[in-house]
Amino acid sequence: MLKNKITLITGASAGIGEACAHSFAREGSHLILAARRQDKITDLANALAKEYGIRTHTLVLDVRDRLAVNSAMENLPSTWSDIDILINNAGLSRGLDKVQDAYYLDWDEMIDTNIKGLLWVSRAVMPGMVQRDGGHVINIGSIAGRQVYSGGNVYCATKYAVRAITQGMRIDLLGSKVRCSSVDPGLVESEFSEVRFRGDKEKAAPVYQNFPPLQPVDIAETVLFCATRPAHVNIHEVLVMPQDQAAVYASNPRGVE
Ligand code: NDP
Ligand code: 8X3
Repeated sequence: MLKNKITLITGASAGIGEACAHSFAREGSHLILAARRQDKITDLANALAKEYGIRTHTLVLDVRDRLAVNSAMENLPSTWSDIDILINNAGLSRGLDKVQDAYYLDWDEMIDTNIKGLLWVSRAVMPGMVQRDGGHVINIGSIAGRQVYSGGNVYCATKYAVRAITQGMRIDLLGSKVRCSSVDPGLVESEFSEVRFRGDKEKAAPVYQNFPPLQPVDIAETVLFCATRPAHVNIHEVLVMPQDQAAVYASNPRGVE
């Protein structure tokens, strides 16, 4: 079903985005891999091309930079310009500070990446989908877009925004054959917590020790499921949680097995 489709994945250099690249490549999709770390996406692109015989294209891109996003999309080689599937995955959290104590630039970074970055990429890619009357936008939301936790304030706000934007996109796309889904994970073991705590591994490691977390591949396979339904089916949203996490504050702390 994905053979010879073109999928653009933002944040493809790690975690969920990298896992999506593996899952989509396995199903025969050609891939545009975007992130800021060139070495990571280049290595991944080469490895997937070799393993699955797909075509790959890399974009060194900071999604916060609207002009760079527009330029990257406008200058795609013609063999890459008709994007079938956009996975808006690039995102991050910074800190767990209370609003009254937080560092302003952390807010800028989260809002600029998780909300505005998703919008810049979508705004650049969606017109082509609408014009071709086909495509699929899949946004990576979060349980944090449904429940707020202590210190989550602005990160949660960005994911609430992703949920609202996804719902809005679906309304805006009515009348076209372009689909729009969101996949909203609970705790996933990735670089996410290390980024949240700015490389402090001692703070990041315990996040994944209370119960077995989701792995990036669990989310990638869910994204793949959304992308491979028949054309008349739109999966609106999927909330995927670790079996031991019922809600942000309700987990079974049995320890990682
Ligand atoms: P990782 O930190 O492992 O990966 C994040 C990815 O986003 C990296 O590839 C990073 O690439 C990219 N990225 C970050 N900022 C930018 C930017 N400005 N421009 C381009 N790319 C960027 O985290 P996850 O894989 O866990 O996170 C992926 C998505 O999943 C995020 O949207 C996150 O909010 C969401 N999520 C994560 C959960 C979790 O528990 N881990 C749970 C629910 C949702 P690079 O640094 O090379 O640019
Ligand atoms: C990431 C999951 O619970 O750490 O969106 O916010 S959580």
